[in-house]
Amino acid sequence: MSIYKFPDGFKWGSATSAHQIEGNNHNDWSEWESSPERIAQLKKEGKTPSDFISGRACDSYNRYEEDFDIAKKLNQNIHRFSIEWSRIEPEEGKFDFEAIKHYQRLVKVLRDRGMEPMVTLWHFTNPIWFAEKGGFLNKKSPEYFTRYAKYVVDNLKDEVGLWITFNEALTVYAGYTNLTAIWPSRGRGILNFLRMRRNISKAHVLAYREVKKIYDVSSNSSQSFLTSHNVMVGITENNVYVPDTKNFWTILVRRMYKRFRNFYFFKENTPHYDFIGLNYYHISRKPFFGENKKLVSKQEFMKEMNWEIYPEGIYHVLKDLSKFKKPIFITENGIADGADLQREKFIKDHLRWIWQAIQDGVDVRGYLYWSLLDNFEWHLGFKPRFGLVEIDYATLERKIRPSAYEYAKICRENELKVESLY
Ligand code: IFM
Repeated sequence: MSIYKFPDGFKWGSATSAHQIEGNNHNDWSEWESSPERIAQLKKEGKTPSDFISGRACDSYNRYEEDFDIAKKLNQNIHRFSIEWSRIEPEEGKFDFEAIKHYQRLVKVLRDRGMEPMVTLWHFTNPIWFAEKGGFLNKKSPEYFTRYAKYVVDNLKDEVGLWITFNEALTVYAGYTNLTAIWPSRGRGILNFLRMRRNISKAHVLAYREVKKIYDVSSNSSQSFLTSHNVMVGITENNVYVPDTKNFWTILVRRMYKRFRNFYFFKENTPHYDFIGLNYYHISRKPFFGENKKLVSKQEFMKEMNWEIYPEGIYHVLKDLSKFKKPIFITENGIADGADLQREKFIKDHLRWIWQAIQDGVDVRGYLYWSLLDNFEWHLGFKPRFGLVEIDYATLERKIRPSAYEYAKICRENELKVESLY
């Protein structure tokens, strides 16, 4: 038996996002998913359109207490969720106080159950009015986003100390909306892709400064334990592992790709984030990196997503990111596995490598499994099942999967125990 002990105070939890679980959102994605063009496309591909419309999703907007009871039962002490901008600011400049009250209640329910809230301000969806202005292609988008961010933080500042501005915006989102345009797009092409990345980076920096100011002011006037010094504002990016090769040209391409994809934001904006949120899922074995057959043997596949699983990759990605000298939270790592045959091993294998990275000096503060619940997986609909908890979409019944209990033991003990696999 091998025991891998995690540092004291290490955070254990899971993550979700608003549009994927709440249900009945009205935003640019909900418009797109039920548009005649999208429905026609799905029918042409022989798919059932309702499987690709988020609809009531997991109905977590109403059932969040039940969901957080489950997370507590699974010994989690942190939970990441996102706020739906279109609920907070359904019309330009008009903020819905009822909507913010909902999220205040949600944060309280988490705190009452001993879980620290980690709040994402933006996770792929936009209010209709914002999308109609071009979304993040609009050069005023940093101001629009920051106005919304300030409103949210102002109203939750006493209870939330971990903020994420954007989720995977510069990689997955900018790519899917501008390059492949398989997501709701406001303009295709490389120039739009670059413009969007620039605007989102600016939006982050502006919001970062404003959020910190809110805590500077409030720490002089309120009793809250949260101040601009202990509140952390970060950004979450998706990094893939690109394996080593021995060929000069592929090493060069690989370096450029990593710089452009994995490091772009972190390098440019070092003073403007307090932590890095890392979402890691798989290895990327594109032909232009060289086939790498000899260097990295083929691993298992995550069939529901067609991703190649490579747990050791998280170690290398963490080591790479550690050069930015900021604390790192694993804000997502998980497997779509409805049958629950691979999940326990997936989690344990990745934790083993995260532990190794910590031993080798990387400042990792927590691990949040994606996802607490099965949910709406964007253009892939409801089929991929990432949840620790299975959702029956007909009855909305929640059922904890066996692997979730295995993860719960790790969360409780703050250590991973494995029969000598390694
Ligand atoms: O479901 C998504 C999530 O919204 C962002 N990160 C990757 C997950 C799995 O694809």
